Amino acid sequence: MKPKLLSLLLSGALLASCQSNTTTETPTTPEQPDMPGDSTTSGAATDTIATIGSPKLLHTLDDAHNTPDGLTLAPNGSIILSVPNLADNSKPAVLMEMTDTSLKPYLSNLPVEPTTKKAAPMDLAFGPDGNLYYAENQYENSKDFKSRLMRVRVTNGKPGTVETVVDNFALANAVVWKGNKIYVTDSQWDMSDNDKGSAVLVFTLAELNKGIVHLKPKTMDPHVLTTFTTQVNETGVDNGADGLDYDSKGNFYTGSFGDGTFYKMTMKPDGTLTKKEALTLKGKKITCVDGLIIDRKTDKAYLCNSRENAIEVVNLKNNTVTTLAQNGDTDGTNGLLDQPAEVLLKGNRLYVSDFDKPEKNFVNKKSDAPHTMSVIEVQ
Ligand SMILES: [Ca+2]
Ligand SMILES: [Ca+2]
Ligand SMILES: [Ca+2]
Repeated sequence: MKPKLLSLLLSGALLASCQSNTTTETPTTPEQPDMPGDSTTSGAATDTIATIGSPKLLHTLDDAHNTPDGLTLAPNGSIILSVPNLADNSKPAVLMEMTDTSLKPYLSNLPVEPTTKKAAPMDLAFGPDGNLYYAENQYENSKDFKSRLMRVRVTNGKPGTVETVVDNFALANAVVWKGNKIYVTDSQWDMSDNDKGSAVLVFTLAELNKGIVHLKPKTMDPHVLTTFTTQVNETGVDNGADGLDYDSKGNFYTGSFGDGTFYKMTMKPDGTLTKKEALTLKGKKITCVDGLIIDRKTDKAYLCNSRENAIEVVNLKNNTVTTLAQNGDTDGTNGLLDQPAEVLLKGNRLYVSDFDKPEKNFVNKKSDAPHTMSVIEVQ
């Protein structure tokens, strides 16, 4: 079957499932399926966007868990999911424990930031000490550098006390442990002369064990590994460095949420930076990078193109881009992508959080139930 015909059939099926008053004549726009980011129409977006791949529904969450985000593999093989509830933060943020067949609370009553009165867990990762670390996005609540890096003390697999280990981030977002160092993106690390700034910061475990690290906002704080500047486009979003991971050679990659630039940070064996570069990718132009994970067996990066409801794959050996999955505006029914924000690869399964909290000119038009986790089989 020709891909175009398949996409038309699928989009027709989508329309049929989304509308109660379906007609026999399905409206189509057949000649422009490849550039969903250029589509500024609302409502009828579904039929202008190629449907690629076949994400499946993994879990449906209730309204008390309306914005799933960070994912990390736990030592026992389950997955810890952060639910910051940014779409409706009248519901408290929580951490959940997920398997292919179950989804249950892991940790509730997360400590709120004293001034915003909210907890806002984003990406998370277990450290070499066995404790769980999560980044906070307080930026939605306050632009005044209120975000933190938090540590959940874990004993015999059970979460206990939660404590602040670093404060004064603007928008702490992704976290990755490599050896005894934790790398953190701050998507809004502005400088006094640059309000479009973002950064990757790095901390050693030994340092985090000495007491709370207080960052110095709007400076080249000694923990800043490198900085970035967002080229603000028609979305109006100036969030920069977002997802973060490293390849088989220990080089780090991040991408800009606001403009889609994909960055490589070449590292020396001691973990210091040799070079930062914006990669020139071949194939589709990526317009937005949210969460990402690198399969270090293949050196392929799986990244969430939040703006275009797509999961892109960057082959880091030749910098080519392919699209693993993509669909038009949807409420997430049946596991269709509903603004994917974070991915986790476990075996051949790619787990996807559907964040579903759109910005201007995103394919996703509205936060809506069902709140969903998707899964995609990866060859
Ligand atoms: Ca900014
Ligand atoms: Ca939804
Ligand atoms: Ca939606």
